[in-house]
Amino acid sequence: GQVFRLEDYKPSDYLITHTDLLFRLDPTATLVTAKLSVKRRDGVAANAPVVLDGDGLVLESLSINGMPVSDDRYKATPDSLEISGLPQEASFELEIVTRISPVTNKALMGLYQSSGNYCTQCEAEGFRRITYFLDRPDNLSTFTVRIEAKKSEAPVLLSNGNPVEQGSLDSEWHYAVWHDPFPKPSYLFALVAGDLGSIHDTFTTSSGREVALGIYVEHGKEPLATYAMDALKRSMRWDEERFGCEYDLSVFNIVAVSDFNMGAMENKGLNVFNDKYVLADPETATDADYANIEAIIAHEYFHNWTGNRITCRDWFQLCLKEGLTVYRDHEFSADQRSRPVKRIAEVRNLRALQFPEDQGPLAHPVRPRRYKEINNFYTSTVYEKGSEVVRMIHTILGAEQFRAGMDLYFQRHDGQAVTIEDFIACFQEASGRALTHFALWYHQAGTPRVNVTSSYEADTGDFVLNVEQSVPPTPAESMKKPLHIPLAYGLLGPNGEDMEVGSVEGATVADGVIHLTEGSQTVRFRGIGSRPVLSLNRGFSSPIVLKQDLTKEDRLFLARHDSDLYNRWEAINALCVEALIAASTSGSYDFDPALVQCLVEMASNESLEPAYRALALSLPTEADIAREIGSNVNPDAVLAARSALRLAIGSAARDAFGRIYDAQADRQPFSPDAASAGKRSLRNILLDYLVAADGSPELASRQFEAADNMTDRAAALSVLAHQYPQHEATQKALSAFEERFCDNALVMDKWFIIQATIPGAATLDLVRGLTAHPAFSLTNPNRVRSLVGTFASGNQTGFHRADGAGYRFLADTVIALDKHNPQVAARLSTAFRSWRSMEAGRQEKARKALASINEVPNLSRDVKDIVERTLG
Ligand code: DPP
Ligand code: ZN
Repeated sequence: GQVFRLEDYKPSDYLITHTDLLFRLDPTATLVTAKLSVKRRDGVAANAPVVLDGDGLVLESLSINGMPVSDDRYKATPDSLEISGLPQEASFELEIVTRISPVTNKALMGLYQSSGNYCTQCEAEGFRRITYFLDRPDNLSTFTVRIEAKKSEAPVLLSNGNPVEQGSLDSEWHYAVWHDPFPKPSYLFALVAGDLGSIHDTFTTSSGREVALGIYVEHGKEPLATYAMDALKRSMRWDEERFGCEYDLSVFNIVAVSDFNMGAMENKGLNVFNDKYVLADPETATDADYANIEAIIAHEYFHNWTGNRITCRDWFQLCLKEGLTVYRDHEFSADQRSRPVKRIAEVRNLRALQFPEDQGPLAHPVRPRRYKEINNFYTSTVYEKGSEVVRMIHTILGAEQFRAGMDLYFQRHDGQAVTIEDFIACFQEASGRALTHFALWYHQAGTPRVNVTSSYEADTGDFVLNVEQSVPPTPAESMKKPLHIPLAYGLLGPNGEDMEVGSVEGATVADGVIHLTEGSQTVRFRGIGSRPVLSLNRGFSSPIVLKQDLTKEDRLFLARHDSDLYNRWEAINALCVEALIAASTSGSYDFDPALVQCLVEMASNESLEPAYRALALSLPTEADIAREIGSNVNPDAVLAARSALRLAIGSAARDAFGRIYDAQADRQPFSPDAASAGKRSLRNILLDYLVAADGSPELASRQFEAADNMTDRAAALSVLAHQYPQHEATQKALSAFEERFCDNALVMDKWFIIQATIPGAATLDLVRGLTAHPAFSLTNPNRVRSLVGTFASGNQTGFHRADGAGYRFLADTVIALDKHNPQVAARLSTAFRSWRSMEAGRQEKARKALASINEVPNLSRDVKDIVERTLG
C-alpha cells in the first residue's frame, strides 16, 4: 500500500476558497451539486491540472464557468478527478455533480443514515465520499450549504455556521440554507437532516453576544439531553475565563446519533455526537457516563479554537489539535470536579492504553512521520500522550508563561493551518525559553524509563540522586536520545512534611521541578538535615516509567504523608503492583499485613474525599499487572493473585469496610455531582471486597434490588456476575436487567460489557451466544465495542484463553466487520497488540490468528495496516 510521508508535504497548486453545496436528499440517490470557487496559486503554471480527491464516487456532470467540460479534458475515477485545459484566469468556478447512496453507507464515513436520519462524518477523509474536493486540512474554504429534503422525512435541516434561509419548495419538499463565514477545511463540514426532537437554551458570551444553543436527539429523548446542555454552557464559560476563547457564531448545535464510529466530532457550529456521550438520566446512566459526557461535550466545544479556528496543516499534525484539546478538557474536568482524582484517573488511563501502544508493535511518535491509513492514527499516543506533552510545557514554563504562549498562538495563527513547530515557537517566543530539546517528545516514540537510586551522606548532609534515562527501541527507531524530562518533586522529612531545599548541583532545579536533560545525571541536594524520603514525579509531571530504590517502608510513609495527593496514590499503587507481581509469579499469597493495614487506613481516612479513597482501594487491573510483568505472562495466574489480594484485604477489613459501606449510603435524592458520585464509587468498590470476604452474593443482590440509579445497579450486577457468574442470584439479576432495559440500546451495552468481562475461559461461549441477541448488531459500532471490543481488551483470561479460541473469535469478527466498517474493524484488531508479552503457547496461537486475518483477500487498508504492523 501507499505510504504517506511528512517530508513530502507540498501545498496544492489550486485552492478552493468558497464552496457552495446543494444536497437533494434521497436515501439511495442523493444528488450533490458542488460549485467551487477555485484559485490558482501564485507562481503555478496556467496549464497545471487540478487534481481532486474522491472515494467511491461517480461523476454525473462537470462544468467550468458554466460550460460543460469535454471528455478529453478530464479523467474521473472513483478516487480522483483530474481536469486539464483550465482557464487562463487565476480564478474560475468548477461545478461538480455526484450521486451518492446514504442508506447503503455502512462504513459511517461521508453522508450516511442512522436510524433513518441523514448525518455526516468527514474527519479525516470522509468528505471525498460526498464530492470531489481538495480534501486536505490546509485548504480553507467558506461554505454555503443548501439542503433540500422531503418535509415528512426530514423536518430538521442543519449544517455548519449560521442559518440564512428556509422555506417550502412544494407540498412535499422544503429547504434550508446555512452559511459558515469562517474558512474551514472539508473535514469540519457537517450536514444533519431528519425527524428529530430538540432542546434549546442560550448563552451570552463575555462580550455580550447571544448564542442560540440546540441539542437534537431522537423524539422522546429530549429530557436526557439536559445534562449535556448544562455541560456545554459550563464549557463555554470556562474557555472564556481560562483561555480567553469566546464563541464566534450565532448558533451552536449538537446532534446525537446512534451509529457513530468515534466519540464525537467537532464540526464548526454543528457537533455530531455518539448518543452515548449526550444522553443521560439517573435511571440509565452511570456516574462515569455523566463524567464522560461532561468531558466530551467540553472537548468538542474547545476544538472551536484549537482545531477549527486554528487547524492542522496536514494529518501528521493531528496532535496539534487533539493533544492540546485533550489537555484543555482534562483541565476543565479537573476544575469542575476533583483535581487529584481526575489526575489519577488520567494516569491510569494513560498506562492502560498509551503505554502498551508505545511499548508494542504499533508505537509511533506523538507526531508521526509516516502513515498508510490516517484513521489508524487517532490513537492514545496522539491524544493522551499528546496531552501529556502540552502538560509538560505548562510544568516547564509555569502558568503565566504558558498562558502567554497560548495567547500568542491564538493571535498569530487564527485562520491558519499550522504545524507543531509553529505551536512550539509561540511558547518559546512568549517565554524567552528554549524548547528545542523538549520538542523531541513530539518526534521520538517510546516510553522513557527513568531509574533513580539515592543515598544520604550523613557526614555532609548531602542527598544524592543517580538518575539514568533511556528509551527502549520502537519499530523503525532503534537509536534513542535523552529527553528533557521535568520531574516535580519533594523531600519528606521525618515528620512527613516537605523539607526546605537549599542549593542543588548537577541539574537545573527550580520551582519544585528537577529538569533532566542527559542520559545519566547526578543530582546533589546540599545540606539536608536528615535522610529524606523522596517524592518524585509528583502529579505525574512526566509520562515515564519510573523505577526507584524506595523501600517498602518509604512507600508506606509516602502513602501516609505525601503532600502531593497524586503521589500518595502512586505509592500505594506501587506497593500493590509489587505484591501482585510476586504473588502471580510465585503462586503464594501471603500478603504483607502492613500493606493491607495501609489500605484500610486510607479507606477510613475521613480527611480524604470518598472518590480518592475509592481510587486508593481500586487494585491494579489484571492488564496493569500483566503489563508490569512484561513478558511470559500467564493471565490465569494474574487473576488468581489479584482475587487472593482482594480476599485478603476484604477479610482483614470486613467490619471496617461494612461500616463505611453503610455510612456512605446516600439518603438524598440522586445527584450526578462529583461529591455524590465519589460516595457511590467508594461504596461500590467496598461492595466488591465485602462480597469477596462474605463468600456470598447476598449483599450485591440486595444492592441490586434496592438501587435507585444505574451506577449502583450496574456496580452490583457487575460484582454478582464477576464473582458469582453461575449463581442463581446472578442469573436472576441479569434477566431482570435485560427485561427492564431491553429497549434501551445504550443500557444494553452495559449488560453486554458486564458479561463480556466475566473472568475465565467460559466467557467466550457466552459472548459468542450474545452476538445472536436481538439487541446486538454488527453494524452498530457501540454494540460491537461493548460486546466484542470489551471482551478482547478487557477480559485477560477470556480473550487470552490458553487454547487460542479467544484469538480466533476476534479474528473472525474483524474479518466479518471489515467488509462494511474497516475503521471499527481496524480498531478492534489492535487488541492483539501485546501478543508478544504472553507465554509461548498463547503467542503462537495469537500469531496464527493474526496471520489468518492477513490472508483474507481484499482486506481494507485500515485492517491490513494494523495487522501487518502488529505481526512486525
Ligand atoms: N476529532 C474528533 C475528536 O477527537 C475525533 N474524530 O474530537
Ligand atoms: Zn478531538
